[in-house]
Amino acid sequence: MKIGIVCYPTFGGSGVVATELGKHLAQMGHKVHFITYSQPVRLDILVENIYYHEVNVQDYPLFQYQPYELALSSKMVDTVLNEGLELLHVHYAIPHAYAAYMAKQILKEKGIDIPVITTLHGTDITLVGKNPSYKPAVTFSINHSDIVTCVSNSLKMDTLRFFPVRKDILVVPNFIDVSLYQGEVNCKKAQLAPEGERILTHVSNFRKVKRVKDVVSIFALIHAEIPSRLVLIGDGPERERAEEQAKELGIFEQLIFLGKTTEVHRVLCMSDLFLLPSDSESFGLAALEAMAAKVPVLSSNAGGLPEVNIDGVTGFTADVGDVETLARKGIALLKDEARFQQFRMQAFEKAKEFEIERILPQYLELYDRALGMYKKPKSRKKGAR
Ligand code: GMT
Repeated sequence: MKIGIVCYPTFGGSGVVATELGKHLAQMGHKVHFITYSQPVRLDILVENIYYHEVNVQDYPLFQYQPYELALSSKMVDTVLNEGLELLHVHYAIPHAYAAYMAKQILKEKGIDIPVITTLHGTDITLVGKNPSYKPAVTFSINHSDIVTCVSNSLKMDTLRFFPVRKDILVVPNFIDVSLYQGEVNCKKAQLAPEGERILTHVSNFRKVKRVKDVVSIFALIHAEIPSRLVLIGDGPERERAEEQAKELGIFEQLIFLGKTTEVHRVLCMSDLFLLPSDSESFGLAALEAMAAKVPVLSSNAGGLPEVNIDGVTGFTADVGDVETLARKGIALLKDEARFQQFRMQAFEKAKEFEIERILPQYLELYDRALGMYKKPKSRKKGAR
């Protein structure tokens, strides 16, 4: 198949999922064309069957806001025509599903019917999408996609609750290549913490929804009982506030900010606990990555998190903002080595349920279904009944 993937090229979960999906499809022999505004962070482009098409937005002084979706639609049209793409799979509704609808209509005028699959990822529904400034366009683009998927049951419920959607929404959970998190050769804890200290880790885009202040609070409570460090990966608007909070609590020295590193797997390999106390989280890919590295998770029970992090099995969940419960349970777990090791294995076993080999066939089946929607019926031979 010749597949066009549209995504955000950043560290965000939707971009990571789209990139990993494309890489695995390419390994299977499909031709995968990424269409986005810069090279996706986890994508090597000099690889067989991978192609990258950059969307260029003209910077024209008349525009206060540059019309990205126009440039994206045009790029999709050109790529479909030049490369003979058979389907478009867009990740994150805003503006990708909307731009794909436009591209589809333009191509129709040229006699080309191209199926569009839209995958909803979370904030495109729960945070940004339901804002009145976007809601009509998001509803329209969902209803006009040929196939719509979302990454958890929780996100499906949210979509149906917030939008008047006529389309059937299929749940295809996020996935992980578990092998990437195994057999790390350079896993020396001493690189991050003195001997005897535990390592707690948080990975995110440091937006408000991640409640980084709760991450610091949970860590402060655990650190008061157990010598430990907090490793923070990623960057975003809440980072400075987290630094201030840590200074106020007198634990700043225990924090290690690594920024937007691509070596998350190396840090996870040294980690004892992973913290994700988000306000809302459609799935929590970062938690799944931790579990694949055998790191138990302390998370909120918001959105799709309980579908990934099973309370009392792979880690612990608590109501949003309940930092005391998570800290208390985390401390107890770290103090009970046998139980801690059991949780590590249980986290790993749960992560294997989301192994890419299990999930990828679900997308392939949907691609087949989408292509079937536009297959022209074979013309009957003269005289045939
Ligand atoms: O806010 C983020 O975490 C980024 C965002 C994105 O779209 O890149 O993540 C969303 O999609 C991920 C991949 O499907 C999910 O694992 C995250 O839970 C989801 N984030 C939220 O719902 C807040």
